[in-house]
Amino acid sequence: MKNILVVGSTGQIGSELTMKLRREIPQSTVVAGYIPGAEPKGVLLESGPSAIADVRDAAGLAEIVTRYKIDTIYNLAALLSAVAERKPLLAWDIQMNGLLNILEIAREKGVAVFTPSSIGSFGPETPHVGTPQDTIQRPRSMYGVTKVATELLSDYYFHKYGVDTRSVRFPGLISYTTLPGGGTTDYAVEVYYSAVKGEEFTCPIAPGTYMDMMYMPDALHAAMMLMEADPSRLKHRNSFNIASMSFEPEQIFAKIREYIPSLQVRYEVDPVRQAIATSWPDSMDDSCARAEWDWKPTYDMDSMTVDMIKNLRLKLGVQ
Ligand code: AKB
Repeated sequence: MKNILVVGSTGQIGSELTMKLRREIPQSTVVAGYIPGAEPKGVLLESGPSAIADVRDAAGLAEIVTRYKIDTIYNLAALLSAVAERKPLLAWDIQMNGLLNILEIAREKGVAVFTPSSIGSFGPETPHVGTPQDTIQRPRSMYGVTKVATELLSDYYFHKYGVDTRSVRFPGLISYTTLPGGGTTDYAVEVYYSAVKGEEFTCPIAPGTYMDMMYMPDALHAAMMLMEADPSRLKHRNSFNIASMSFEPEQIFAKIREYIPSLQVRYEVDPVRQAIATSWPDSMDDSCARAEWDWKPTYDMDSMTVDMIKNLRLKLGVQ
């Protein structure tokens, strides 16, 4: 029996994670936490309880945790990297003050907490190829600053108070259900929409820019798997490198053209996103996650592309 709160349940990760938790842990109560203006709809609303869960409202969060006897929080509230550069104070408020509220409630009520980190937690001085688990992390974006601080604060609460905090460093996540909205890696989602709709795609990231990417089912599996992992095997907690594929724009366009040869692309590089992308790893080494909790991805670029195109055609009603 588990009682889970997903904070940010209507976002790119949350909308799919909430449904997967409800499906795969049927004896659980999974509360879809949301902020006003981003209410759950359709099956997300109908398949279980939902509640306003603004990370900046500590009293409101504590009330939900008490009401539903929550034992696990997936804390997915965050502004992505490009938006966080435009709104750094809001990013800090959500990602840091919000996290502190969650960790304090977790400390008082014995709740386990998953708060994702990201490839964004690395910076220009980080080794870019085969980025080690434990290495230099000096990001220059506000998103990256909050991600490193998230890792440190989550580890602090584990070591000082014994709060069961765990985390992975997500690569760019590719999915067909909910659009990401404001990340540096969003191009790798948006190009599929353009390809399926038969529209020219304008790419904000320069050719030759490698970044780690992952298909959403693998990312969801990683989050759930880590929260179920045997704690005695975990030498790390916040946060684990996880990886499945690394590519640059031309490679993903070539892969999509194997199935949709008419894809047209032009480049209009966005300096803000490009600077962030250039500072991030090309490919992470995820051997610690493999050794400590048996992490292993399922999808590669080809199987992801087949699945994305099939599902987007259904979703958008085009052939
Ligand atoms: C972003 O691009 O901001 C995110 C991330 C890699 O954390 N998708």
